[in-house]
Amino acid sequence: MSGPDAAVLRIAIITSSFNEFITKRLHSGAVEALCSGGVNENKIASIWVPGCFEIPLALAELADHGYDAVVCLGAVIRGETSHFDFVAGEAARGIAGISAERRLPVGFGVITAETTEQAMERSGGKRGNKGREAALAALEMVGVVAEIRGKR
Ligand code: INI
Repeated sequence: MSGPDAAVLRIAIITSSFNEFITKRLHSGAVEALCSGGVNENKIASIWVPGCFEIPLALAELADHGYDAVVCLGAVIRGETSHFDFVAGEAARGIAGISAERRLPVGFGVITAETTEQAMERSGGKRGNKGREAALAALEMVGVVAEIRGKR
């Protein structure tokens, strides 16, 4: 991260408990990435919500609490239900909208997968860990936003 010192940052991680066997892996990946990036572990707050649909509300609440960035994590697995499309779509739309409206750096680590196997691959398997990637993106955006604001 360029710009602000990572050790002073306050970061929140919102994680969906639905498909917890996957989301715990995303959460670990995010915490590890933040700590390797210089964030102090005791400045990371972890908030758990029931499902991805509930992430936007928690994010909107956190936007008022002085966090420098938030990492949003969840796993939506298609399975047999069309519920998938509503949950995944609303989570993505809600998160993107709040991030832009509140000018808050947010890492998007909500996996959408056809199968459990695909979700495993993306949460620390052969396709990496999307929690880690989302955390790194959030940290990078803290630097980008600071740079833009510094240039004003
Ligand atoms: N929530 C998820 O996080 N992932 C899913 O795959 C999922 N599916 O498939 O249903 C899911 N549903 C729960 C939803 O997010 C809400 O918690 C629920 O509808 C209560 O509001």
